[in-house]
Amino acid sequence: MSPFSFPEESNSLVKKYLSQKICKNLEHKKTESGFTLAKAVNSGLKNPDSKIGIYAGDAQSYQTFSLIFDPVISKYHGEKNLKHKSDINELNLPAIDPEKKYIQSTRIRIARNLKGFNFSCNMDLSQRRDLEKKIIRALNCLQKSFKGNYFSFEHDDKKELKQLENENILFHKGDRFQDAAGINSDFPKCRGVYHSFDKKLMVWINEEDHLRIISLEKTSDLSSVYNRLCRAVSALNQNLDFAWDKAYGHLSCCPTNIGTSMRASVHIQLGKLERKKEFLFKLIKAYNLQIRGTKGEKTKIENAVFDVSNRQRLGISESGIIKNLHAGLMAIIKAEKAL
Ligand code: ADP
Ligand code: CIR
Repeated sequence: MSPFSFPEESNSLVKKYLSQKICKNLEHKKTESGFTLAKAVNSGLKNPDSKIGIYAGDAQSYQTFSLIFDPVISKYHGEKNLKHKSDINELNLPAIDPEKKYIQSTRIRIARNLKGFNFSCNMDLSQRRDLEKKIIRALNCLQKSFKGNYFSFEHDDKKELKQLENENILFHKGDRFQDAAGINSDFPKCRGVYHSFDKKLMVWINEEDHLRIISLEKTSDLSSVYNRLCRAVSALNQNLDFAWDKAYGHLSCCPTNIGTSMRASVHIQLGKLERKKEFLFKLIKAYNLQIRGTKGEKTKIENAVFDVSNRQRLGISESGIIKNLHAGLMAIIKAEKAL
């Protein structure tokens, strides 16, 4: 008998692939930092609506528990494309919506975790404290248009933080999926956001990953947002060493975020396609894209504003993701115009 009983109604990937045989093989294993299978799958056990339901506690989890991570990764990212590809060089793509009739803003983020530190679902306060200090030191070395300020959720003025929240710069305490995984422990301690003075570059510290590096602008110009991100990552990489694996690429707490760890999204208003969702979903599927709610993952669509982004992060390069999103958006806008 498996020691885990997943909710009956759950359709998560972890439930699908965690057979009794695999469970028996893994249930007594531990990574060097003490991370176990029970900790990895807790979110999937507690949340019947989990899609994946498993988190990694450190880089080693991907090896120690590969019998369960591998099938989940392969199902999520695509069986044929399991090997990490990278091409994080600047692009110059044609404009898609220069009059801003549909696309309100573009946001591209990547996740990074520091080599030698446990991941966010497996960290105590002193580890988070060390990590925060180390990242702030690297951020303080940024130059020119990347120079900015760090706002600590723990220490800084609440009014200032409210203003950042209104500008979509802040992050919130993680949802119940992250909570069950242990990602929220000690929140808001050691959490904060850095932004460049022009507010086009942001770095979240100690959210789901050690760093989320974000380029955001009220534009439909994917190249300009992407090129900024490429330069920022390269600048931060000069002072920070990131957890990385040849096959899996950048390692992340959630297996959906490994590989490039990139999510490139636009907020796009589709008043007509909202009423013909089957057309929209067909295009989303054809271009391997994903829809999220207006206020982020697992939120609802407000005022016909969809968050359209890439679904796959492993087995496709960074510039491949942007080019594919560009093609998908051209098709979506064409369909919206035709209705
Ligand atoms: P992540 O992208 O970090 O995995 P979410 O899907 O929760 O996580 O998005 C984080 C935040 O970024 C949310 O507040 C969401 O509304 C905002 N956001 C996402 N895409 C865009 C965009 N293209 N323009 C403006 N804000 C965006
Ligand atoms: C889940 O398993 O549903 C959550 N842990 C979130 C997984 C990542 N998000 C996603 O696939 N959209």
